[in-house]
Amino acid sequence: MLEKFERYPLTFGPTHIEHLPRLSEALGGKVEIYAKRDDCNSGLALGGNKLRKLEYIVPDAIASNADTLVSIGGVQSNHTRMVAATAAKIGMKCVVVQESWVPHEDAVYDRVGNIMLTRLMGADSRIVEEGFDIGIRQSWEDAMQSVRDAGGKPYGIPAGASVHKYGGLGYVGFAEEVRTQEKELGFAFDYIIVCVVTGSTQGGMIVGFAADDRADKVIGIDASGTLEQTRAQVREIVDNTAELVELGRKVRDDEIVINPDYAYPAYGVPSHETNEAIRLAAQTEAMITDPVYEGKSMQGMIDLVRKGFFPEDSKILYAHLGGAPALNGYAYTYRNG
Ligand code: 5PA
Repeated sequence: MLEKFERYPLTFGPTHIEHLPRLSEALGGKVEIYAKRDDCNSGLALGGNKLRKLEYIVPDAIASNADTLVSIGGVQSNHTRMVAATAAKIGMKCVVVQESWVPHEDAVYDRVGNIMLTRLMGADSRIVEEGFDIGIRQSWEDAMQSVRDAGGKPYGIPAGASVHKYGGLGYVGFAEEVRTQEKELGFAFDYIIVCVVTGSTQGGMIVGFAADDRADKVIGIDASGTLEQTRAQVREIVDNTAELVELGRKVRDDEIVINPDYAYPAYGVPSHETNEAIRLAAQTEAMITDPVYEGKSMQGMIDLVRKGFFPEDSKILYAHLGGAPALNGYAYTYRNG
């Protein structure tokens, strides 16, 4: 589906699919859980889902003759870390706006983890006092203007690289990769679990899996807490991406599955159940998930397994999208494990 698009390699290649027998057993042993390790996809600054998206965006950035990548996220954004990494790797400058998306207080929240790595890679990281919003932001427009005012040429990448015209392509590639790996494994996955916030990870997967009519088996676990906005953004990305890759049909609304039950109490704030899920994955499989994104999708998967949502013998693929550096910003929460 992606042959006609240029791709600038930022990742190692196809990501590993790992069986998680101890987690499966701890949840009753009636379903088999696997993880696709997009968290280990690259040598660039600890990797993660954004690099799959950025591989299809970088050729356009280079062709535009820009000299500065400009993007946006929260203080502990993984995405801005990945944009800073990409800029360093391709030899561009980088400006990232870091809004105060998370009502979380920790003495070192704005100095460790993602933001520290972002600064270390030379990005100009600008903290702005604005609340959570996945849409296009004035602060991002202002940052682009500031680059122009200084005589530079900015290339804008929106939050999570999601509403960029090529933002959905990377995760169409994920679906194609899974299909190839299923042939090698000798079975197909019944469900795919994925965290959703700005939408292009799940949106790309939906289009990719619509090609073999199983988009509705991609269960998005919302971590935004703003379901309507996230759903609308996924819809928009799905439509745009389906057209780009010439899927040949419109994706139906019932093929976009987003579960809102685990985003509480707020974006970026883990619940007691999120923390328990993070501990369980760490203690059974040494698989590290974070309190903002993957801990919530882990919580959702665990709860759905316990509730019997998945038929017996289902094979479930948990898409691990990265994000562990943010744990450092929550050091007090996990001080005793
Ligand atoms: C993020 C996003 P989407 O934004 O594509 O829906 O992906 C959600 C997601 N897991 C899932 C991890 C580890 C993520 O980092 N992160 C954002 C960021 O600024 O880091 C875009 C919000």
